[in-house]
Amino acid sequence: MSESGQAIFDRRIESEQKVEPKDWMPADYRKNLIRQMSQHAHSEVIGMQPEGNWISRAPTLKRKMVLLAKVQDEGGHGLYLYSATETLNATRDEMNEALHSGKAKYASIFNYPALSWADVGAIGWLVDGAAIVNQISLQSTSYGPYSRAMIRICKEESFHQRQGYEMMIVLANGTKEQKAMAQDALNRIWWPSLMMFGPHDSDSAHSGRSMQWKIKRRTNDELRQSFVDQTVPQIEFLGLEMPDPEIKWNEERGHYDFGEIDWDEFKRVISGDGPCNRDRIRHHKKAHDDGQWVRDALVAYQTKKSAASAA
Ligand code: FAQ
Repeated sequence: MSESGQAIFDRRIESEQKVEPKDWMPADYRKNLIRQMSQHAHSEVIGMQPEGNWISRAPTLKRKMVLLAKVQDEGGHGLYLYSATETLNATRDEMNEALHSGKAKYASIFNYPALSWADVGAIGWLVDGAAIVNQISLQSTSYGPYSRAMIRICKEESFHQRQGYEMMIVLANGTKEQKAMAQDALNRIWWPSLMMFGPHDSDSAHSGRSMQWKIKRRTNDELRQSFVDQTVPQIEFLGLEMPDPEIKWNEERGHYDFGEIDWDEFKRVISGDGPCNRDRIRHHKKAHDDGQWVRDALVAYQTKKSAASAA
């Protein structure tokens, strides 16, 4: 008797082999992957908006070139991830519809405004920094196309993090006003960055199954702790004040302690009521509608080409 699809799938997961698009997989594994991967793709694309607003106001040509390239990279990450999700039989139209209707989420951090030029530095340093901590672990996720997209994305994300930190070094060592801008950006962006890792493990609806299926490789709280541990020495190096008075080295745990996230704020923001949720979706819908002629032209060209080759 031949082995069942389930048995082959279980063995693949157990032995760290990748699951590929044509392999049999449990319906819930596919559904959970579509949820996480499409939300990840939406985060990359919606995430272009806060920094994108600053491209025309970058203070020098060099900063403008770097920011332009960085924002374009994020759009590219969205495309790799949408393509990887399409291998699971989810269409771009379905994914966009879920984003526009509010059914699909995207990272809560992008519902906060980028108020000053220092925010652009802090986003690169903290938001890309938090994204990398998570994405490094996702390089070994069990679904092949997702894992391969992550390997490529991480390479680009590390450049993003470094350009942001370099901006913060310049500001923190600049005039009194520049240092104050850097501090203000750190204070505002710190907590939303910690929220990027999601609820505590005890409140995380999907972690159990996702860890079992090796879609996720480290839990929300483990990843958040790694981010805090790597970032606190960077704050010290900048000579900035800690954004949380409870940050303190814990000798016994071998980690930094830190304060509690405002979970009410987190819930409000992920359910559509953050400072910029409505603007972000309105902007995305407009860009999508404005691009309709390009999609129409592609279909018209394809139809014409098929008709010509059939004749
Ligand atoms: N924001 O059961 P869990 C980037 C939702 S990329 C919004 O713990 P899970 C690059 C969650 O979806 C950043 N929603 O969920 C860049 C679920 O709701 P659902 C994006 C959140 O999936 C930088 C519910 O709460 N990275 O930044 C958030 O096991 C700069 C229950 O939560 C990824 O997407 C949140 N923060 O763990 C771009 C990485 N947290 O779906 C531009 C891949 C939780 O049932 C500029 N994703 N929720 O309606 C993951 O690793 C996971 O999906 C987590 C959440 C860790 C985000």
